[in-house]
Amino acid sequence: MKSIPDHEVVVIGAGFAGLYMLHRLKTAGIDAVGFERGAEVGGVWFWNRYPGARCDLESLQYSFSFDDDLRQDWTWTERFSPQEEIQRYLSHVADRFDLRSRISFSTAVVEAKWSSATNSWTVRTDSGRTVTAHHVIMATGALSTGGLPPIADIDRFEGNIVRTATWPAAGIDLAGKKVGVIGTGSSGVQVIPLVSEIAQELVVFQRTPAFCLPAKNATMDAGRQTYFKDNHRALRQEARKTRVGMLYDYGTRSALEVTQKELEDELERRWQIGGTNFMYAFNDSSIDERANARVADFVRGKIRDAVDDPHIADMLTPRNFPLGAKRVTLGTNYYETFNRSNVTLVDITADPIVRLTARGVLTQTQQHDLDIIIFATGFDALSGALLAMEVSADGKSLRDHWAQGPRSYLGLTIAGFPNMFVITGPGAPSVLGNMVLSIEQDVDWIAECLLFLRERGASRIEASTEAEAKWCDHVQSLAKNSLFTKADSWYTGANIPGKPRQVMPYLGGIARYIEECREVAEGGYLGFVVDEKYIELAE
Ligand code: NA7
Repeated sequence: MKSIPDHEVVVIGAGFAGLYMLHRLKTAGIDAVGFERGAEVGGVWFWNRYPGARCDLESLQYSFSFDDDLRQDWTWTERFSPQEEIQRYLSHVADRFDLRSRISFSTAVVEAKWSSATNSWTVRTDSGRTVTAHHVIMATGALSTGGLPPIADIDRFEGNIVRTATWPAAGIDLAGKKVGVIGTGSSGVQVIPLVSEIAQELVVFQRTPAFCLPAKNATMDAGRQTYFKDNHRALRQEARKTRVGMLYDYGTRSALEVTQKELEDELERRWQIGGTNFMYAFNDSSIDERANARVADFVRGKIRDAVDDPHIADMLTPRNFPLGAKRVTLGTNYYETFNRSNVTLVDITADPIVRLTARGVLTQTQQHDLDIIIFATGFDALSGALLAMEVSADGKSLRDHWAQGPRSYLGLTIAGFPNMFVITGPGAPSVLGNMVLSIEQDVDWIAECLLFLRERGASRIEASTEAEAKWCDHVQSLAKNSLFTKADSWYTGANIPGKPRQVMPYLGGIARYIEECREVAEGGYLGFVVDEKYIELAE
């Protein structure tokens, strides 16, 4: 028997994605409520408030474009905004568009169950509350789920343990303390220099050295901000036509065609400007291993220059994987930090951590006494947040459907899970580009889809098994010979023991992805079953 659900839509998560989704639905006159695990809006920016947390994309581009007045009124103060400013921005967005009243905060969704008998989702929260809705939209984030890594005897440690990803709001007093940091990815690279300035001693436990580019963060250039405000629509349109959704200075030459001097001059120029624009100096370094190696060698030279002790420089130098195959990090004085007399680097690949003890970290060769251990060990990326909930449809669980790795159609929908959408899910470009631009694209696509259903009087849409299979093949064929397969990274699930290995994001680039999504929608939702009717895929 079909009953009337409580709401048309439930949106799970209130970060960039959930907030814009709720706003878009509101303006479309679609009734929606939101659930958010955090006590405030912000998602990843609410939780990751460790010292040094900041965006590694330029804030003028890593921000919403959907509202002209918001764009004009909001002023960013730094080139790469700190967490606190992004959090304030999202809080402003929630207030400005009156979104808070629709969101239940401090409420985690633990289960979402679709029933074809009632044609609705039942969403259960950790407080035991349930609501029903026609549609569920997962705005649960790509880097939002994770815990402590499986290191033995973590609970034996008598000092303080803290994760960068759940840093306490009240902060932590590091002054005069012996502090250990485990992990040297983006978060570790940001937190380590700041901890070294406060702590009495800092011991960095490094499993894999990171490629770290200089952020060269600075106070916002007023002229550039004005330029972005004056031209924001055109600039965002232009960004949508790029591979990563960012306006970079995309080099058009091959790194293999230039002389060593030309290569170094161009890379040096970009190194001095700072930021990830460095990665786009040549048109083939992200696809050709030899081209990549030339650029990577330049960065290795920079590490040698920055670090006084050649042995430590050597330990900090990434080898064995291409530049960018693990996410490049942006830092401020990261390598220089290892010149400080209160900083020790421990290579835990050579000298693995055996376990924690009451007093600190025991590696195979040494006990390191510590007061505080900071875990900057990352996330169960892309699929983790969805699998952390019990998601099922007519008794079939998402965990089973994804047992061999995440499957989706367009990264937006999943076969067998009707009326469910994922914003920037696995199979979409997501983390490989400007997330805010991708979020706006996905949210707009989902909202248009819901309006299409409403216009048709249709109540159910579902990706077909055939369309999902074709999309997964497409995603994997793009990934197959890519440089991403040549590293153990969270892009491939390699950071989580037991997680199936596959390159999860779509590598065709944002411009092409937007086109693919547009064609599907304009064709009347090709590859979907709308109510009982299958819309043939285009050849
Ligand atoms: P990342 O980039 O996944 O980095 C995690 C780091 O922690 C990385 O150096 C890992 O080494 C290390 N790690 C993970 N597990 C362990 C264990 N068990 N023992 C020792 N070291 C470990 O996470 P971040 O939070 O830094 O950044 C994630 C994204 O958030 C970032 O890209 C931005 O987009 C924002 P590994 O390399 O796996 O050997």
